[in-house]
Amino acid sequence: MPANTAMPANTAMITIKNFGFTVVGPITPGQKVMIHNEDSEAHTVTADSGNAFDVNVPASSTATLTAPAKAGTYKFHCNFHANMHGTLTVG
Ligand SMILES: [Cu+2]
Repeated sequence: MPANTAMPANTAMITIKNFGFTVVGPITPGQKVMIHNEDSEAHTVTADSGNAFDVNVPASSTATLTAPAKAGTYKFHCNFHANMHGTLTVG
């Protein structure tokens, strides 16, 4: 048993706070990823290219993203705020 059990294995999360994304991995293909929006504005987690994922996260709310089935590095953004960018690494 690992000494550090603060985070259960295979838990992934995206936190949105102050118009920024924080991604906590690891993220495995097809995994459900919790998205917490701590801002008082709605945001989206939208893949930059293709339609790998596009999730709307209402203000002060939580949503779920299904990670792509294919391993890789997926850059994403918020549809409402052009300066918000993040990277989802699936593998
Ligand atoms: Cu936004």
